[in-house]
This record gives sequence, C-alpha cells and structure tokens, in this order.
Amino acid sequence: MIQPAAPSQSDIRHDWSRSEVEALFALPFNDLMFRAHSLHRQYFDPNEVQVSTLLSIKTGACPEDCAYCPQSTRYETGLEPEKLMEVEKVLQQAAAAKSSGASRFCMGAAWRSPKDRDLPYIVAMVKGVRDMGLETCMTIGMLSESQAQTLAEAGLDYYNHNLDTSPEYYGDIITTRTYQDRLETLSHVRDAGMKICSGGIVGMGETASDRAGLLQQLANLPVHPESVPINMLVRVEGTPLAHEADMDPFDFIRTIAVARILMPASHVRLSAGREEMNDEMHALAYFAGANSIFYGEKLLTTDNPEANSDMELFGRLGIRPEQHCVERAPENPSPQFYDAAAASH
Ligand code: SAM
Ligand code: DTB
Ligand code: SF4
Repeated sequence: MIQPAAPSQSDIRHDWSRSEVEALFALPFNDLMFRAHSLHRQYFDPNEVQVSTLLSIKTGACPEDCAYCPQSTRYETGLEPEKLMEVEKVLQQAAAAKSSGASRFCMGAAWRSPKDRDLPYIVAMVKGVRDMGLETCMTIGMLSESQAQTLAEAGLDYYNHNLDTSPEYYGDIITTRTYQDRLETLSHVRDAGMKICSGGIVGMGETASDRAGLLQQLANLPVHPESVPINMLVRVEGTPLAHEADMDPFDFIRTIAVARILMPASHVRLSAGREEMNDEMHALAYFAGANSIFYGEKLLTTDNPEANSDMELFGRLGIRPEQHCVERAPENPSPQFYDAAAASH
C-alpha cells in the first residue's frame, strides 16, 4: 500500500501567478486529477464529505443586479418575495436539518447588506442554531466592520461571501457592487475572527483564464477561505444568464481539481448546479477533491437533489458524512488523516 506523503507547509501558498494557475487548468485531465486527488488524501479523509443545509431566511426583492440571480428585483423570474423569516421558524428548520444529518446550517438573505435593525433577529438565529450543536453560517450580503463584529460575538462560525468570478469578468455580471467591496467584506469577516466561506460560479460564459483568475484571487487571500463553494450556474428563466450555453462537464471538474490544489487544506464545496449532475459526475467531483455539499431538496430558491439520493450515492461510493467539521487553520495543517492512515496500514 502506497502511503500518502505528509502535508507540507510548501503546499499552502499565497503567491500563485495567473500563468501557473492557467497551466494547471491546461494539464491533461488525468495528470490534473492525479495531482488533485493525491493532495486531497494528504489533507483529508477522501471518504468523508461535509454536509451543510441551506435556508433562505429572506427571499427575493434584492436591489442588486447579479446577472445569475433569481432573487434580483430587476429580473422577472416569477419568484414570490418573502420578508425576513421569524426566528422560531428558522430554528424549527435547523432542528429538521440536524435530524436529517447536517452538521452545518447556512442561512441566506437576499440583501445588498443587512440593516442594523435586522441584526437583533439575525443574532437570535445564530445563537439558537448554535445552541442546537450545529455549526452556523450566514450569507446576508456586504458587512461593515461593526456588523462583522456583532455576528462574531453572536457566535457565527462561518460567513459566506463569494468573489463569484475573475476581476476582469466581474463587471459583465454585477454592476451594483465592486470586486473591492467583496474583498473588504471578506477582510472584515476575517478580522472579526470568523471563518470564511468564499468561492464562485462557473458556467456563466467565462473563459478558462477567468476561472483561473477567480481561484488565484481566493488562493492569494492572506488566509485561504476555510470553505470554497464552486457553484455551477443554475440557469433561471428571466435572468440575463438564463440561456447561457452548457459548460463542458470536464471543465467543471477541472475547476474543482484546481481549487483543491491551490487550497489543499480547505473544504471545497460542490455547490449549486448538482441537479444537472449525474452520479458519475458527482463521483468524479469527489475524486477531484470536493468534500462538502449542500444537502436537502432546496438551495435558496432553486432545486437541489433529494437528500436520500445523496445518501444512496454516498453508500454506493463508501462515503461517510463528516460528523462535525474540525477545521484546521490552513496556515497550520495538522496531518491527522495522514497519521490515521499510516497507523491503519
Ligand atoms: N445576497 C447575498 C450576497 O449575494 O452576498 C447572499 C446570498 S447569494 C444568493 C449567495 C451566492 O449564491 C451568490 O454569491 C452566488 O455565488 C450564488 N448564486 C446565486 N444564484 C445562483 C445561481 N443561479 N447559480 C449558481 N449560484 C448562484
Ligand atoms: C453558495 O456559494 N451557493 C449557495 C450559498 N453559497 C448561499 C447558494 C446557491 C444559490 C443557487 C440559486 C438559488 O437557489 O437561489
Ligand atoms: Fe442579491 Fe445576493 Fe442575488 Fe446578488 S446574489 S441579487 S446580492 S441575493
């Protein structure tokens, strides 16, 4: 049995050049997969996948113009807007998510940024979900320094805020907030001591170089995001990207593999778009280094695979849901899996 090499500090870099990342994308598929999977084994149990459940706590009527998003008020998508959900209802949903096996509960709001008058409710949601023993995650738009501080004090574990695409392609997708705005929110989240969940969307008509640019930006942050969602565009009728062409599925898998290589100690989440992926595509994504999913029949407003079809596939592939996510600080990887693997052979 060949032992995986031990994790090494030199795997964790923050100085990736665009051409280096593009060169990874250009590798022959098998070479890229081999490299990504080998690194994956050094940092993680390859047979464990972290499972999060998502809930839209405030739906639609968003003033932003993100071209992919069914929740923007600018596009006719037929979505019925809903006000901020009552705290009690959110806690009921979290309890249901916990009993169906989720270890993290992620709450999303269609806001540009939260209003200070909403924060007491948000804080109550975080505290309530935490008290159930679930990890907490929120994605409620741009945060000021003090809002990030308030959420951190409430005990929020993760904040999700995506860079979405490369800096060059970004202006084709969103005009109501800048790339710099997004980077600032991420730095407020980090400074407040929370973990970062940040990734992007592919399949929006971007080039391979744009995908490289997105991952380069994420990997060159001062600390890697602990969680990196890779979303495949969900094409929603009424949005400007509704009729975007299909993306080559292998290019999607390449994006997962390059994310794994660039951020070896981070969880890479196979995020939106799984409804269009068959079992074989899921299996390839897990092999390439994806080790987190959103679980449950709905994402925020669009469909996700049924929970039991995910569990059935886990069973067929010998994958276990990660019990509780013990994040390693990416700057200080601990070779727990390597030790365990070495001890068992
Ligand atoms: N409104 C907040 C914000 O944008 O910061 C939080 C919620 S927003 C829906 C969270 C992320 O979902 C977006 O940044 C985007 O990456 C992803 N997303 C939204 N619509 C999507 C779609 N149609 N397909 C794939 N990903 C999508
Ligand atoms: C992320 O990167 N993807 C999730 C989560 N973070 C909030 C959202 C996907 C949304 C897909 C479209 C929808 O369901 O509205
Ligand atoms: Fe609003 Fe977020 Fe959708 Fe953009 S992605 S339109 S900010 S809900």
